Amino acid sequence: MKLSAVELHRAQLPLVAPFRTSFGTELQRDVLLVRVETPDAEGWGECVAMAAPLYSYEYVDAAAEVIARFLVPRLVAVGDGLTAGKVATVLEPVKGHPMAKAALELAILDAELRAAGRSFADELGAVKEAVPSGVSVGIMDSIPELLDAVSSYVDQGYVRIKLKIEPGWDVEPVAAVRERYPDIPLQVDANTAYTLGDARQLAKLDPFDLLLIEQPLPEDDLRGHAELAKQIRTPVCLDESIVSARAAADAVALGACSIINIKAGRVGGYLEARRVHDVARANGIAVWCGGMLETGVGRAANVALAALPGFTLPGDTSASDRYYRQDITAPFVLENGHVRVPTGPGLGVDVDRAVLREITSSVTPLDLS
Ligand code: SMG
Ligand code: MG
Repeated sequence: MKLSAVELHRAQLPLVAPFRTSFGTELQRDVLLVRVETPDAEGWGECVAMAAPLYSYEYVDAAAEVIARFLVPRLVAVGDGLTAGKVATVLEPVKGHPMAKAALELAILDAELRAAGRSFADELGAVKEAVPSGVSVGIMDSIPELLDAVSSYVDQGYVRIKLKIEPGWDVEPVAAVRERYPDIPLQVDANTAYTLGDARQLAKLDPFDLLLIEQPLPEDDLRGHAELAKQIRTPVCLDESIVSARAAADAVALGACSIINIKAGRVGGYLEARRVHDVARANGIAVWCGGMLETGVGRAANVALAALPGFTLPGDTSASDRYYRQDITAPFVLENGHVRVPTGPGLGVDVDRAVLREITSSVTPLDLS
């Protein structure tokens, strides 16, 4: 399969409400989409890097640059023999930039599967027709404001609530939500905001019967997480630390986590994400699908991934209207707390070019010569 065209689409998509985390307020998605053409089909991929390097070191401008300057030329050099399965190996000499690599691999996989008439879900090994939907709730200015947001999500049918926490916004919001909803599956995400010295504070979350605490400590502190896991009762889940299937195996061997959040962008693509799932499953570690505020393109892929058998916990795979008033694909909707896994060829969703055009800031065709 030869690449006949590659375009980078940049678009600005405002969130329906501000989403605050321990690392900042992200008012709108600075969307980067990769569109590829092959002789048989087109394909789309979404890059989940944020506008600024605050979740991880990647950011959108750098991703666009590395794709155009270093990644696409390597894929073009492969010529007719290119397949989605080869992308990660061909790009391996370029260090880092997993989100940029994942976007390209996804676009090529989408094109390949569309040409073959196969769905992304079937290709990955999905075993469910719909996946349970959790929702991630940002840090708020007050507890009443948080309770309003949570109750609106509960009323919509979300089956699991995740609260963003940081020092100064942890025990009190968790206690308030737990008091209002004694039985709802509840978890927290600290996005690396604590240190091992905070273990006693984090142990105060023990009475609230949380499903897990996600990434309390810095990304490179696996030993700290292993130590923390001995000092608190809430199961430790890793997000930022799990950058590959090998990192997952290391974390599990060290006892740094008992649950893993899988995000394809963070590990360099959906094929590596499946390997993380496989490693976890072989070790009896539960996984769930994380989210990066994706448009319908990335959401379609996430929902298919979340339908693999090892995804035994609800993911941050919310409905499109939790994020955007108008998505660039047909919206994913909540049905009984679940979103449906697309079944059509490739990602199974189509980009609405008219909607995309309205929010597009630039389209850059790459020179493939
Ligand atoms: O896509 O629903 C979503 C967001 C889920 O909380 C979420 N993601 O660390 O897990 C995480 C964050 C990272 C992105 S925040 C901009
Ligand atoms: Mg997280």
